[in-house]
Amino acid sequence: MHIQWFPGHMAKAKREAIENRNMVDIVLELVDARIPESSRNPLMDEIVGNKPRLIIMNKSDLADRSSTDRWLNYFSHIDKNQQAIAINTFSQSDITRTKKIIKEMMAEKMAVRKSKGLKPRAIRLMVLGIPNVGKSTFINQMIKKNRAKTANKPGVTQQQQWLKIGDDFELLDTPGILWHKFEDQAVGKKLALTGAIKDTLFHKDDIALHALEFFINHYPGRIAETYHLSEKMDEKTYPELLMELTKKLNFGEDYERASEKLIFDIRDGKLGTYTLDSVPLIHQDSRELSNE
Ligand SMILES: Nc1nc2c(ncn2[C@@H]2O[C@H](COP(=O)(O)OP(=O)(O)OP(=O)(O)O)[C@@H](O)[C@H]2O)c(=O)[nH]1
Ligand SMILES: [Mg+2]
Repeated sequence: MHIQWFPGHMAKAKREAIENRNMVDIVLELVDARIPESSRNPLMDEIVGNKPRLIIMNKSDLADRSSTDRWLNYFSHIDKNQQAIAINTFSQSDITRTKKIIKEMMAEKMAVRKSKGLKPRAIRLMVLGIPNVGKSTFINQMIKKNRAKTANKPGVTQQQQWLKIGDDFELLDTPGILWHKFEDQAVGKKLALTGAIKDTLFHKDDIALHALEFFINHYPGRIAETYHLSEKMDEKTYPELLMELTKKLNFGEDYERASEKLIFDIRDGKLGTYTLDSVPLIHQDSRELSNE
């Protein structure tokens, strides 16, 4: 099954984001810390242009901490004009840290205004990212008010909206944007597993099998521990494992129900923290070289 999701409201959101970029000081690109690469929209460079950009690795409470550190290093290495930070939107100290970085990024521009005798003004921020990455929640936390609608499903925000509280920041909430085609279907599967794709657009068992494979290869023991499955997992195929899980959950033959449970448990962090994307090796090497 081919996963794909680029409805009209996303194409419109992309156009509007390009129209708005001249109005904003900094683009905040929210990515999912569990899939720092797969959740980066390849259209983003076209949308953001030369605007200063802060990459915010959100939901870092659900991600593998050591991977997050490596990804932060990677992001700061690939482009000197962009900064990166990892946050859990619900942590007040992370929000404070984010505001501090944004103010630092704006310090020079604000100093120029001051030297010209202009009054300080609010910093204008456009928040962009894939669906369900936490854009609206992040904005609510920044302004300390529940003004933007949020929910744990993709496609909640359908129209852009400016939100402002206090004198410091004005934030533009935007609908989550994906792209026309996932060149690599593994990207589509990771987006589906983490909740960026509407649940009706993929087969749950497909994604569950992918998840089983990933966890067994990268975090051995977690599936067996969480669901009390037999230790001899390497001797079984992934479909056999899915059936074993279905039985263990007392779902009879209903492997689709078991698939759904596995997906939701993984999304909720019940199998622990995890990062599905690994840092590209070529960049690790060049970082080592540049550190010498
Ligand atoms: N664990 C965790 N959950 C988060 C975090 N930030 C947001 N969420 C949750 O992610 C879900 C989606 O949040 P939204 O703010 O609606 O996401 P959005 O990016 O605005 O989504 P669209 O409007 O559909 O594009 C909600 O259930 C939030 O509670 C975070 O840092 N950690
Ligand atoms: Mg939203």
